[in-house]
Amino acid sequence: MRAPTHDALALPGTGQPLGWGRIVSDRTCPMCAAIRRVNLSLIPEPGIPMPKTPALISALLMVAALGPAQAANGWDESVAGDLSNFGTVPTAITLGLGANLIAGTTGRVAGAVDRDYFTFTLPAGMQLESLTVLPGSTFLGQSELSFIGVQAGTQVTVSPTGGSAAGLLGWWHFGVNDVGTDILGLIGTGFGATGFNAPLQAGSYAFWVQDTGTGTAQYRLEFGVSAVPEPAAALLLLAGLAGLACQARVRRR
Ligand SMILES: [Ca+2]
Repeated sequence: MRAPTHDALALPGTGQPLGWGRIVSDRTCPMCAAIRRVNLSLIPEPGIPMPKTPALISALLMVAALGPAQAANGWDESVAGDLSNFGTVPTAITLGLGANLIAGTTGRVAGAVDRDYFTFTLPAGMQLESLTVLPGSTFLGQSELSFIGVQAGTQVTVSPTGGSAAGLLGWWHFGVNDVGTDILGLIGTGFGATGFNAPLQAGSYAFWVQDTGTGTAQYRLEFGVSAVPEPAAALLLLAGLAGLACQARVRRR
């Protein structure tokens, strides 16, 4: 992170000064692949007007979208406690934009299976883009596979011992070969479930994780949430950023 400095912003494509911004980070320009300093705020400067042009607005929105990811939400059982064992009363969690860690343990101890159920709601404009199995996950039994399922809504009403996936949106068995892999699309292909194509759109979802092997399995899952791009707005924003980045490049030469 670069120490905050100030730099002039120019109207993309024209060089017309717009104002002054506080520069807080380096980002990669998507147009020219160079590292560019970007501004996250504009500060009015005497003598330099700040017209509310579409270019300025789009540029600001774009750099804001490229800003630092929000603090992780999610759930870590080692910190927050055991997730619910009951699908009809899953633990409610919050996911934010970016990477959300959900970590816990499952398995069979003294004959009892520790199942983990949690639910979250993605507001309009957000989508679950990925679900990645992180290093540190361990698996039990001969198959060395754990189970993950998802049902639409705020509950898992499908029986964990019923032997049918009917009612689930999707499910998957994940194991050591999935570490480092995004399995969201695979979950959408689980046999007998409704099925879905990633990403999962805004709405409420209830997830269910379990390993019925004897012992304790650790799971570490990264839920990747992104903003749903609006085609017209995305083009406008990209144009704004490209203008900013290229003006900055020219200025430094
Ligand atoms: Ca647990």
